[in-house]
Amino acid sequence: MRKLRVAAAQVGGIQPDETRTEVVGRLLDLMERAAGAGCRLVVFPELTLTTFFPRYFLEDISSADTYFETALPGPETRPLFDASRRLGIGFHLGYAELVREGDRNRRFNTAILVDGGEIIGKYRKVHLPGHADHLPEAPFQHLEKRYFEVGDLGFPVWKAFGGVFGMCICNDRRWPETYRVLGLQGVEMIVLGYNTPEVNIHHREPAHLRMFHHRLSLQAGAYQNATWVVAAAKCGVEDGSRLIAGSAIVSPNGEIVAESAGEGDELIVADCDLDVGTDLKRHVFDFARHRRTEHYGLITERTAPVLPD
Ligand code: CDT
Repeated sequence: MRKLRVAAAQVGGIQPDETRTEVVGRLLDLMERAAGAGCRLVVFPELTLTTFFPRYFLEDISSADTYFETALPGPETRPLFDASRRLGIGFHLGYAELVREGDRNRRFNTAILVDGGEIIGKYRKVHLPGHADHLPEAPFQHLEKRYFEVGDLGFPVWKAFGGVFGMCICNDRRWPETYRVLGLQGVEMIVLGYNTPEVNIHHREPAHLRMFHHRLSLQAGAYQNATWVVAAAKCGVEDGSRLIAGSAIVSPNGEIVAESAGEGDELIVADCDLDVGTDLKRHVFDFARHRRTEHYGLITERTAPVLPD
């Protein structure tokens, strides 16, 4: 038994006029509660530090740079790192990353894994949803393809917290490739954050299916790769737009063992035995014995379907 007590820290809506210091204050409160509950790790959402700004169209993308971090820790975010060290709790945090490379600015939708106040892992979102150009007819925008580059770090794993950890971000959770690439590195816990608008402007799905697809993705990914999945929402109403809640901790059997109840700041906690997936990995999902890579070539050769003649 390798027990790890983990929290998903759901964060309610962040309004455009909320300062970083105010947001960090809310996160510190959640982190302190998680540490008080004996958690070794707390998972915060995607783009935790600001409102979900890809809903706004700005002609010049550099006008959105106020939503980005050029350094972590920075002056306003340092208290999170100090608290991690002081309280002996690690954290996962999603944020908008601005990197200066030569004379070029690069922007990513990024998440970090922190332990002992130090960054031990970084992931940049690969599956960017939405669009790059203004859609004047849409009720709001989803401009991740405008503001961010596709992540360039792949899907690494890290030995941390007594197990093997991977990260992904929001839309990544809907793609089986995300989990399988992590599964092929022996992942035991995948941590992720999300901002999922209750309305998908490209594809109208009833509200109940929005939550069903969210859970289905987490549960299938967890089971088929025999891994824990810890997912934290930024949710509730932000500047008039609603984001779904449903933060969840899912076991390697695909069962939801903890789930949020409301749409505000909320902590959910579970005792996760990192050995729960070991038996599944030895039998049903013994990749070495059962995978048939000679039949999987299309997965990397082809991006979109090609229909038969
Ligand atoms: N943030 C993010 O990735 N959200 C997407 C919804 C996109 S709707 C155009 C998600 O998969 O939840």
